[in-house]
Parts: sequence; structure tokens; C-alpha cells
Amino acid sequence: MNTEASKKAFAEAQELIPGGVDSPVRAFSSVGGTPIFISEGEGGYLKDIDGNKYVDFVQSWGPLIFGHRDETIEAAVIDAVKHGLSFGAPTLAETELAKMVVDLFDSIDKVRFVSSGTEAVMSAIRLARGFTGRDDIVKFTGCYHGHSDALLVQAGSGAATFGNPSSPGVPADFTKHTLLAEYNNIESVKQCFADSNDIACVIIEPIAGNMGLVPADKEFLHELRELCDANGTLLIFDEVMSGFRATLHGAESITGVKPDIVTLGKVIGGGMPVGAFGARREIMAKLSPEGPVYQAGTLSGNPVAMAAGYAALTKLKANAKIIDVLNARAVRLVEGMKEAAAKEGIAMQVDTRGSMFGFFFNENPVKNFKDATQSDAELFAKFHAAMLDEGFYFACSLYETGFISTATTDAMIEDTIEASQRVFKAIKNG
Ligand code: HOZ
Repeated sequence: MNTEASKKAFAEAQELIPGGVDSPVRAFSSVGGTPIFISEGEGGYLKDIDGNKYVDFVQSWGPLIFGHRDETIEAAVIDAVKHGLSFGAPTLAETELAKMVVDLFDSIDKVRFVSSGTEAVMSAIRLARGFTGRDDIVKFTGCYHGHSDALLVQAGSGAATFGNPSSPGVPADFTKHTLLAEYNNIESVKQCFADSNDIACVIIEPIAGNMGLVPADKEFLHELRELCDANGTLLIFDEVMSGFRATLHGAESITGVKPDIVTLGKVIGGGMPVGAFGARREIMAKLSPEGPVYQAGTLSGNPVAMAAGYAALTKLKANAKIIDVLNARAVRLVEGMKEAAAKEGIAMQVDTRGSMFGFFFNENPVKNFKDATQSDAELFAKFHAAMLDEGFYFACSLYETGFISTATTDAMIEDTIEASQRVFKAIKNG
């Protein structure tokens, strides 16, 4: 496959933009090679600036559940654009989308719209702290909640796993209130509560999508809920990635565990930059201007983004069964690839939730970040490069989740499985 134009474009971009990208993972650093530069998307496909066509299993990292250039969403956006891009004043579109979200999530009585998942989570944590009057928070290693300071942590040493910054530029003072626990390990959460009696909230991706796809065990989530209740701590479900992807009504509807606050993003914007956080009435009442917890944004709830999100969710709500249809396709995809890998003696762990899918080149089940890091990263890089060359665009990190859309057809899935057979064979033969 000729990717000369992308190579040239990447070289030029690197002169002007750090790493040539506006979000690090896009640089292909962990898989090697050169990122392809996209010229356009069409349904389940991407085209690059060399004219190559790829089946797209990234779908803008999740938002595009109806694929690229969905007619309904496109029409809604164009219509909104014709009325003005942004007003910084209330519009009916915000109330319409709010009504939709409140209807879909049992745990949400009121919702605030922002412009990204990072912003949603950052604000939700401030709200939890304001509501409880406490400072500490618990997060899980391997769960990603955006790049705000308090959440860029890695495990510290010692019994109390208070976080240390994982990025230069984050003062240690800003992460000293973040405690780290291990995903799917309730004992590690109990340890946090033993170490601190000032925990405002526990934040978790109930379906983790940023260490590869690793869903939390139901029992673990129930125990987490009980621990939070016993300690007067709020439970935040970060569903920026899984919201409207795994299920229409949030992880609470498939786990039976009700969070206090939910954060959303990606699908809720239909491809435009939107994030949101919502909770029951008494918690949201603490938010400015009703309450004292400050949060604001010039482009928050802007009409074009609201129109895209409303069109996407309306379509999804009217066709709720598609989540099961997409899940059947996702299952076929990962099971087909797993079978193809097994023929060449390669072990794979696979999982799906709705239209999300994940796979690890790993002999053992993956339940937490430590397990995920035991996966074969070199093999993943080879697989990624060879599949790209065959015309299949997978996420360029083994710690990301794959996505399919309604435009990802059964035929595309079968083609992918066939290509993976060739790729695994070639990898095995050296
Ligand atoms: N790590 C982000 C997705 N989980 C990357 C998003 C992007 O680069 O656009």
C-alpha cells in the first residue's frame, strides 16, 4: 500500500505541531510506522490522502455509532449551522438534549453540558467534593478520565497508594488527594478507605476502555457501591466511552449498580465536541448558579453540538435494538479473529460490550491494568501494521478499545476475519 503522501504530511506536521498530532496516541508511537492522514470518512470506511480505503474500527474513538457522515446527523448539523454557530446564551436545543439524557438514565435528574469528556469528569469531581465537603478521591489504575491534573497519577510507593503525578507539569500537591486502587480488586478499595476518612468520591469506568476493553465484574461494582454507601462517599461512573455504546441506559442498567454521578461524552455529541455530567437533583443543586460549586464554559451547550447529539440519540433511541445487532457483529469479529489466531498457535483474550470490542494477545484473562500490561505488545504492533496494510484501521494502541458502527456490515467483518488469517499466518512464518 502506498502511503507516501501521509509520510510527507506527517513530516511536515511534526515541524509545526508537537509530534505531528493534536492528541498523542494518534502518532502511532506504540505501534511504529506513520499515521495515515485522513481525507474523508464514508459510513464504515476511511480514506487517506494517498487514496487508500480502510474499514474503520476506530470511528473517531467512539462517537460515530452511525458511522461517518450519517445523513440524519449531517442534516441536523447543517440546519443548526444556518442559524448561527454559537450564542453563549440558552437555546431550546440544550433542554431537548437534557430531556433525552434524563429519560435514558435512571440516576440522572439533571445534566450539565460541557465540551469534552475531560471537562465533564473534572467538573463532576469538583461537584462531588463540593457536595461531600471532602478532598480525597479514589481512582483505579488503568482507568483514564481525561487529562486534568488530579487524574494524571500513577501508584505511589508505600501502603497508602496516594498518587504521584504521571506527567511533568503536574505538581505533586495536585495529586496528593488522589488514591489509587486496583480494578476489580475490592480489597484495594477497602485499603483506600482504611487510609483516608476524607474520600469524596470513587470514580470508575464501569466498562473500562482505556486499558483495552476490561469490564468491571458485577459483584465488584456492587461491593463498591456498598463501600461508598457505608462511608458517605459518592460513586461516579465515567461513561464517556461506554455511554450509549454498551447499552442505551448506562452501565447501571446492565449491572444493577446505580452511580451517584455519571459522566458522558463521545456518542452524546454525535461527532461534535460534547461532554456532560449528571446526577440526582440534590447533588446537581450544588452546581452554580443553583449552588456554590463553580463550573462554566463559553461553548458549553453550543447549538451545533447539541443538534448533532440530539440527532444521534434520537436515532439510537428509536432503534434501540441496534445495540444488540452491533454486539452480535462485534462478537463475530473478535471470535473470528481469535479462531484465526488460534490456528497459528497465538492466544487471544477477547470481549465485547455492545458496539465496543477489545482483544489482547495474552494467554490469561485480563481483569486489570497489570494483566493488560502482560499482553504481547510486539505482536500487537505487527498485527496493527499488517492489518493496516490490508486496509483495516484498528486503534493504534493495545490499550484502546475498538468500535463498530451501524455502517460496519457483516461483509466487512468477514473480510476482516479473512485478512486476520493471512496476517496471523504471515506473522507466524516470520
Ligand atoms: N486516548 C484517546 C481515546 N481513548 C485518544 C483520542 C484521540 O487521540 O483522538
